[in-house]
Amino acid sequence: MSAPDLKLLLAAPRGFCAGVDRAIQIVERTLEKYGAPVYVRHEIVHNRYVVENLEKKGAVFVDELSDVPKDVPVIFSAHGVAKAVPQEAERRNMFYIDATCPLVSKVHREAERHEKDGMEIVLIGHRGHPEVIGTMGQLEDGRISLVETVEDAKEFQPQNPTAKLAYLTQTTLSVDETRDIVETLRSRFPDIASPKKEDICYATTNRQAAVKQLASHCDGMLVIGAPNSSNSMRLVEVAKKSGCQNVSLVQRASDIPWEKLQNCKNIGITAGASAPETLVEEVVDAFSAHYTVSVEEVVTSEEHVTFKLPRVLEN
Ligand code: 10G
Ligand code: SF4
Repeated sequence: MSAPDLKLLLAAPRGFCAGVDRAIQIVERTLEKYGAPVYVRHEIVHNRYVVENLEKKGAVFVDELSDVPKDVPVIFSAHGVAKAVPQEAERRNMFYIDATCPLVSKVHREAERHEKDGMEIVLIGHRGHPEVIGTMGQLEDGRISLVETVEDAKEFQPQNPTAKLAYLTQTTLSVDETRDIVETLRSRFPDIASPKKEDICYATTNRQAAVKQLASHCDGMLVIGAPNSSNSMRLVEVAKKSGCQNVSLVQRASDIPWEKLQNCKNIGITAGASAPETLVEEVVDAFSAHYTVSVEEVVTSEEHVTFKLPRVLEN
């Protein structure tokens, strides 16, 4: 008996963004140039497969600078760090390389500029996420107010009622939810200043748009990514809100929920910005072992963004 037919619809764009690609290259080049071990503060990006591969090459992942021995290079993750982190590294004479995505650094500079202009800053984001800790840590404690939800936006009270307000956002938020939060803030504070160019980055925006396009045509959807990956979790939510009720986050093929997908004739697949294409291939191969699979890529936009490496790693 031949295997049942299954159509796999691959969202495009999906997977690695330019900031993730650059951050991984930074770790690899640092290992090549300075030799192992190279220390990395926090997971370079939120993906176990990426982290484990780099560990095999000699990277050591730690939570804090105090876990880094003397005289080895240390890299800061793509999510960005509070100002106190490079300051501590300098105080301890450490050799550090910053793999913060340039689009996160852009938000950091905006925070500084608003503070210089005497504005009060609202950050829209998720409490406890490393990017939010890094962005809030660009200024002194208490200078930036965090708003996570529409409810928070309804209740937010400026610290100084006469100061002009500005908002910033985490780069990996849901585009639609953020729009609702911003509208709520704007209805209460019509003069609130917005970023010159959206803080939610091109990669987040494009991956969500691709999922929206796909979701209502799919009996089931898989998002390849990690539970601590903000942008991947947002893809799961967007898929559900866009009309697919059978959506699962999988880290790799061994997580595929076979029972949940057994009645599906077509399955949409996407991958978060930190999930390598190898894992997409692994998932497609796993389906091919159970079904007669046809694969179609559904392209909603093309990406040509690349970022330069830090000067110290240029040849
Ligand atoms: O989506 P988050 O921020 O959790 O990170 P990630 O490592 O899963 O994906 C790459 C995105 C960043 C480095 C944050 S700008
Ligand atoms: Fe940069 Fe966006 Fe990728 Fe974050 S998700 S690393 S901001 S390109």
